[in-house]
Amino acid sequence: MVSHKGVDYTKILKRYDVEAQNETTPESVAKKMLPSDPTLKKVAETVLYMKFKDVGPAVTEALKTVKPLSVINDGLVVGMECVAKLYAEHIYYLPEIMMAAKTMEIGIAIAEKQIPGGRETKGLVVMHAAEGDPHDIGKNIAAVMMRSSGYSVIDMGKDVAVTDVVAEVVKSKPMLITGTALMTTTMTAFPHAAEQLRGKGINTPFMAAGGAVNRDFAESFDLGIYSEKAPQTPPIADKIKAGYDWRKIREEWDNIVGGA
Ligand code: B12
Repeated sequence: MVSHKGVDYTKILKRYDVEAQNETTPESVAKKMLPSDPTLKKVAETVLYMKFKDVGPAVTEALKTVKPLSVINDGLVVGMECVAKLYAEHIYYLPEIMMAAKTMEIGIAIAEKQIPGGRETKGLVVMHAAEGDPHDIGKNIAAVMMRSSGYSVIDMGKDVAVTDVVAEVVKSKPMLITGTALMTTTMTAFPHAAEQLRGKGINTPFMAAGGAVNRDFAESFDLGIYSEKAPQTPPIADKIKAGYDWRKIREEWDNIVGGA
């Protein structure tokens, strides 16, 4: 007969990290990650707790004292970072993520309206999320930043077929193309698209971004350049406008994104 005498169960539980998992709650993550500014904290909380009816009033209130880009980056995005942490810890699951993402989208739409636009455009950018990839929140934030920095954006949306990206670039001749991939299964769409563009004699820089890609990958194919965070895109675009090609952007990348 098997004897359990002498087995220390607390050690077994520790080994499988059950205790650690149980300690993580939305409240504990909030305590560690939410901004200290009470107005921004309130905004971030609406995303963290998926309060899509409260996000409008919270963002509108914040916009009275905080700049729209800061409401997005230091409020809404921080709330989503908490959600991503809870998802990674198996505290939140897909339904929570979808509701949090929806809440964030409502907030971004309100804040975006307060960003001054309509000035003379610095250039045209074609943005998309990779074929097969439904993750578009980071792209949407980068698009807001590009518009607020004076660029025109054709936002092709998410899960955009490589052939459609190539056709749009041929048609609208942008100064920069951006692609977002959060899934390792979709990021190969970028070299595929870039190769087709090169075949047509197009040399427009192709920015690969999103959690699935890194600088090594982005620079592993012709035309490819990298951006790690949405705020890095406008300074890179400014250099392209100043005449830098994709090779020069790679050489100067550290200096260009320095503070961004
Ligand atoms: C929200 C989310 C979703 C939402 C997406 C909603 C939406 N409209 O985007 C929904 C629920 C739809 C979803 C679905 C799925 N998801 Co999901 N999802 C996430 C989650 C939790 C957060 C992503 C997010 O929006 N973060 C907030 C934004 C602000 O951050 P970000 O995108 O990283 O953007 C920053 C940078 O990357 C960068 N950036 C991003 N894009 C761009 C673009 C430009 C131009 C620039 C310059 C910068 C830039 O700037 C931003 C910050 O400044 C991540 C986990 C994670 N840790 O990332 C998983 C994650 C991306 N999902 C994952 C998976 C697997 C899935 C599913 C396949 C799950 C499933 N089993 O069904 C499905 C997809 C099914 C399908 N094929 O259709 C995996 C991907 C794993 C991998 N490496 O391949 C992740 C990493 C979770 C995990 N750890 O397993 N998901």
